[in-house]
Amino acid sequence: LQVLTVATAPYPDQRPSSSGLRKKVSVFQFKRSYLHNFIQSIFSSIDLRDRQGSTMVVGGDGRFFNRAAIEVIVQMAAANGVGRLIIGHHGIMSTPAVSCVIRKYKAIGGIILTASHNPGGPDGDFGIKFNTANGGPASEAVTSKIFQISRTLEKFAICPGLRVDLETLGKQAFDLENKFKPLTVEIVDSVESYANLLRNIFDFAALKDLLSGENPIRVRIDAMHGVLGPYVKRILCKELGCPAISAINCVPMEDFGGQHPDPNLTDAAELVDSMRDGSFDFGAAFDGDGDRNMILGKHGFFVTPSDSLAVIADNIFCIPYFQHSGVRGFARSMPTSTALDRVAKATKIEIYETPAGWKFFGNLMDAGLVSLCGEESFGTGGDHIREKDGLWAVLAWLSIISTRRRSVEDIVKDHWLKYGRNYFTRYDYQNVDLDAVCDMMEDLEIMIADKTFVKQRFAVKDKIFQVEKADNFEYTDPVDKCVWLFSLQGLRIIFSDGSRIIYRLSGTGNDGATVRIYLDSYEKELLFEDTQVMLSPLATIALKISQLHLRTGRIGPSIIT
Ligand code: VG1
Ligand code: CO
Repeated sequence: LQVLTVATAPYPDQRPSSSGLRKKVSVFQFKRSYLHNFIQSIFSSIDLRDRQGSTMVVGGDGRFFNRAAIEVIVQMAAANGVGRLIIGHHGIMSTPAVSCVIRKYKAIGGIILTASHNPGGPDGDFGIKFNTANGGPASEAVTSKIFQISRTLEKFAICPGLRVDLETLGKQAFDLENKFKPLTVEIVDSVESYANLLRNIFDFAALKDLLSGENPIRVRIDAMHGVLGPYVKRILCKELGCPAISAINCVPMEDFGGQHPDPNLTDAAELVDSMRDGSFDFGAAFDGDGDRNMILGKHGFFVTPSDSLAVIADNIFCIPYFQHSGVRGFARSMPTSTALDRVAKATKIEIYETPAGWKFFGNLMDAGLVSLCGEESFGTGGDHIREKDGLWAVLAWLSIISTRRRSVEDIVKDHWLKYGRNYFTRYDYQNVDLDAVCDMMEDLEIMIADKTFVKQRFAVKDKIFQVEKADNFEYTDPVDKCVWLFSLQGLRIIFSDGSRIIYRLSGTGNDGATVRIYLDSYEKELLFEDTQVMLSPLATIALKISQLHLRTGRIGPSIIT
């Protein structure tokens, strides 16, 4: 097969964000060589010596353009010296499965075709993530190298005649012009590799008993037409015995059935509705690429992701993996509520606070500092891989239920009784004017940096909040001592009672800018109140000092989670 070098012109906008490069499908599909440029930038970021003959993993969440992109990636990997490609059957692999497979085959990295929870289809979004040898998202250092290369790229290498068969499991070999060794492509059943991993983490016999033994609990799992459908069917239904009615929307679709594959109370309304009448004891939903999860109890009792993380931490020894490996430390992203901190304190386990995005956890896990981590954005995971893991979170919860023989709601309420409760909510303002919100962030930063801001009091009705600390969150990686400070990390206002307001710009949105306001407030006594009611004074302050509504012309958030 012929290897060609093709001339191209660079694009200025290929900077990977919190989680890869995300654009409208049409950008990848119709802008000349847009995909090729970015893929070449990824390959060029890897030292030639490491790349020659290396193993790489490729898979995607099955959204529109997944297959077309994989064909190009295979042709370019061949031309760039990669020796062996491991690809998911039909080109599909969940993000956690890619992480698992990279580690299993000792690959130097993997390319994941996904825009996660963003909508798909011809008018939706497409995205490309690059993970490195540890199985986790590339570090900031690597993604900025990729971006730098993309800005001056003049040519890419490709084997245009190479056609790979994604439907047949097993090995294929391709002879390339002027190359000593053929390229081997292996189409793998990633569901099996991933199921194997889970079998070594959880007690499948106990879970099987819980789900299909005597007196089983009834579960409802919504794959939202994302990548996890086949994993849910194989692992939960076939292996653990859940009835077919337990698994809904389990056929992956290119446009996710026209919905947002985003596990939250708004987008997973079908699941929430089906749980309301009490016919199911446990519910869960996942995002397009299967790394996010939402946990619900009977009647749709909602477990805030921050609480889910804290509950798993407090019950961590219900999971056999941690009984064997021990627990080294916990980590949460900065905007995630401080519920986890209370568990860490009580159990005397170290805790780390990182910027949003999973890549920062990887370093900590590689250094053996952290075993469990999570984010308020419906991400939870352990150090078995280097990505958040939706199905793992479900099995973690089922393990807790199986050990404690309590309902989801009781487990969460027990937790609040033991530790107090962090009321938490996030307001998202999507597709707002970028200039307006940049001005807002700048003004806020100036305001909170002023010496007089600390100790300032804000009163709403009978609630008084006094500022104790305010800053632009800065993170020093405890392993490599790198300092990460940029406005995307978030502006924090912390009050004397521990309540927090955080302002942050999203790195994964697509239309205009997205502002996120995170509200977190701790209560020792009032444990069973409504979250929005409890947080309304804090929300009033957050909106007042930022003047967000005035600046954006909005009257409320696009979505509240
Ligand atoms: C969001 C979340 C962040 C998460 C990231 C990727 O980023 O806030 O916590 O890690 O998405 O998730 P941002 O910059 O838009 O706030 V996923 O499921 O897209 O891989
Ligand atoms: Co995702």
